[in-house]
Amino acid sequence: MSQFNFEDHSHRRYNPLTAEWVQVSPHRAKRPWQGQEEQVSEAKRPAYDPTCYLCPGNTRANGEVNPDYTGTYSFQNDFAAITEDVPSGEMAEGEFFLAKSERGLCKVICFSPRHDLTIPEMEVEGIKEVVELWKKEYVELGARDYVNYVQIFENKGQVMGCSNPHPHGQIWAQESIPDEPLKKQLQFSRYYEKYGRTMLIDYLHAELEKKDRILFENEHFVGLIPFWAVWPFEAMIIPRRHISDITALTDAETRSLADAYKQLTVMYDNIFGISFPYSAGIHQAPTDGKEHPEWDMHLVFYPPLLRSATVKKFMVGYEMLANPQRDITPETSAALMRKLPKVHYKLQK
Ligand code: H2U
Repeated sequence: MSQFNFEDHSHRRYNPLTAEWVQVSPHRAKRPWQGQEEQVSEAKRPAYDPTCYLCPGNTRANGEVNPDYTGTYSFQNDFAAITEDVPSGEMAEGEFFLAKSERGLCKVICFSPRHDLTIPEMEVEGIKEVVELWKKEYVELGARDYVNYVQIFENKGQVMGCSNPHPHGQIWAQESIPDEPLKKQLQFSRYYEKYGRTMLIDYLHAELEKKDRILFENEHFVGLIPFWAVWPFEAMIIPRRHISDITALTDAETRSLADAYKQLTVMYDNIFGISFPYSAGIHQAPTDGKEHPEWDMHLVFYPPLLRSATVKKFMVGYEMLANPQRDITPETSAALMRKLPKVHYKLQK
């Protein structure tokens, strides 16, 4: 039998941020481009759509009219999943019936008045305005005494259940710290207690030394595919210095984050020459009034596509029953993405 190596043989990788494992099966993906490479024709959208509920001046489902905004715009979600007017209540019957009321609020944030743009097609200055809005919302929502966590995220593309192509994201602010950030908080705290340093910055330094999974770097941020990535093109954007939450970003760092967001999403769109779907968001310190020196804010991107514009990875079977699994290694995905043109495919001659 040949000697074990990570490029050829089945193995498991550990995610120290969540204490979970991923099964990697690289022998099944020696040639990731074997599958179809069908192009999807994308309808050109107008800059303004009179039927879009996010365009400036249009009426939303609840009858409210959007202002004639020229930059970013946020409003309370008309169909909020978590609301503020919930009476407090609890069920605690032995080991089996635990439930608790949850208060919070949900907002929608429009990235641009232009219906036809997406983040990778926006100017860095415009994306910087989006980051500024994230900061403002994080501060305002987090300041409510009952709000302990503010989840900022973006769902892009129909395949992710996004209801409208107008560039937008969402924010859910709530009483509890939800599971994903809570898992990280636990792991970050353990690491911080043990080493007196933050886990993510140490991890970033280790990745910068290895270089295999780095996608791009700018002055203040690094884009990479994590060692333990589950989705074929999963990625993270990590700050070079310890920053617990986005309010600590300097003006130059805010611009750099906007630049990194653009660089990564241009790469994404260029993989298959389509507007690349994903769910993405920020994980950062809770707003529970406590100090969080263990937290390093970062962005995570979970795109579902596998090997073409239409062939997506399914999280089914073994993944539902046992562990997430991937074929193409994170190193192969990173190498492939690094080779892509830096210019968005729509602007390539
Ligand atoms: P998604 O595209 O990720 O579904 O986000 C759009 C949100 O916009 C969605 O949560 C809200 C939906 O509830 N919405 C409004 O708040 N007002 C409307 O008029 C339509 C949709």
